[in-house]
Amino acid sequence: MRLDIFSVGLALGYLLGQGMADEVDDLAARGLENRRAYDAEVGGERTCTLENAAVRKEWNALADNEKREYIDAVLCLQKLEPIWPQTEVPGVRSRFDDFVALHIVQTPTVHGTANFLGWHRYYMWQYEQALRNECGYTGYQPYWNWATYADDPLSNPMFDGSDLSLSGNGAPTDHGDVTIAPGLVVPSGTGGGCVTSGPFVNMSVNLGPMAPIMPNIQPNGDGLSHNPRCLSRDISAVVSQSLTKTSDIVELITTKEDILSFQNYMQGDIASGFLGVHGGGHYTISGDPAGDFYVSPGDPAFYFHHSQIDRVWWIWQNLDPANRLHVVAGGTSMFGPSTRNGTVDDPTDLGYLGEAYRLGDLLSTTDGPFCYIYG
Ligand SMILES: *[C@@H]1O[C@H](CO)[C@@H](O)[C@H](O)[C@H]1NC(C)=O
Ligand SMILES: *[C@@H]1O[C@H](CO)[C@@H](O)[C@H](O)[C@H]1NC(C)=O
Ligand SMILES: [Cu+2]
Repeated sequence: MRLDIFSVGLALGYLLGQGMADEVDDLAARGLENRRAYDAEVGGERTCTLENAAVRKEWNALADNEKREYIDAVLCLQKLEPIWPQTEVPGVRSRFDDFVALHIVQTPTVHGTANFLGWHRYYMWQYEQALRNECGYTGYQPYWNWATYADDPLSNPMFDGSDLSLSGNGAPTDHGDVTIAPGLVVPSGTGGGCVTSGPFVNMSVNLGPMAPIMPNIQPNGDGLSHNPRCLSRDISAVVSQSLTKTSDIVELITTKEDILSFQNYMQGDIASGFLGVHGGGHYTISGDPAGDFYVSPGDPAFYFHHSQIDRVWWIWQNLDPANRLHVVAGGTSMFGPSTRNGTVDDPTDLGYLGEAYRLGDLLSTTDGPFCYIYG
């Protein structure tokens, strides 16, 4: 593999920040090189380039003061007034909750669908914008490389419960096995109760549950009424060991050639008991609301998981931009066969949280509203 100076710089930055680069980082560097060649070939005037784009980093590559600033911005978002009227969503109490509400409402039309990746890219970007524009954060949304600590996710400093973590595991509770879907049960982890330390120890989860998987958590109607409770987690090494190792990510990126195979393998097939890296990250955290398909963004760790989902897609796109940068495939509803397939011309509507963009304008991280890459 040939490495240019930029990739070497990225890899070096990663090495310094994290101790080691993995095979996915190598694919990311190769993708960037491809992408640079592709952009040059396409030509034209670009305002956003690979050189001036913002760089989203792995959480553990951030300096302590950068972590502090990020955490403070999330706590700030949790204190700002919502823009979504309570006449429509009675449970919203903050700008943070606006994002949870949107995910609850739109879940059936943005998962297992043609817009799954593009919608989440746009949604995550609006969250990052809110942190920056409304809470003074000067960095970008960090990602969680699941693989680095897939053997033992609780050893990730991100979940060590310190002031510079995203809080840790939930308190040990005597709950049973966790039923993700009928016939898909994972053994109880060592937590399950409220998180006991770290920045989000006092956080109020206001919306949901809607589709809880923990035996000790009950659903609450449409999930939109006010139901304040603690943030709980049941971090699972069983899930990360089986689904989010480096080899799992590499297989996804290197063996799926078309967008439909890629996104299907990424999201797994619950009916056959395979969760893919997408379900893998969600159910590694588990608990309430992280394990709830609808309410999962109510755990601040959601945005780290979905940044990594977005990064894996970005890497896959960059490895063959000509064929992968402008394509979507799949239906328009998570339930049953779709009455129609999605297209690049479909509007991607975030309601109160952002203007509608054509799906086709949300497929490149350096076009449309976006200007970022992953480092
Ligand atoms: C949580 O609340 C307790 C009691 O009010 C307070 O002492 C503590 O500092 C708070 N912790 C955080 C991280 O906000
Ligand atoms: C959606 O696309 C798939 C694959 O191209 C095709 O088999 C299917 O018939 C399409 N569904 C509809 C409703 O058009
Ligand atoms: Cu989602």
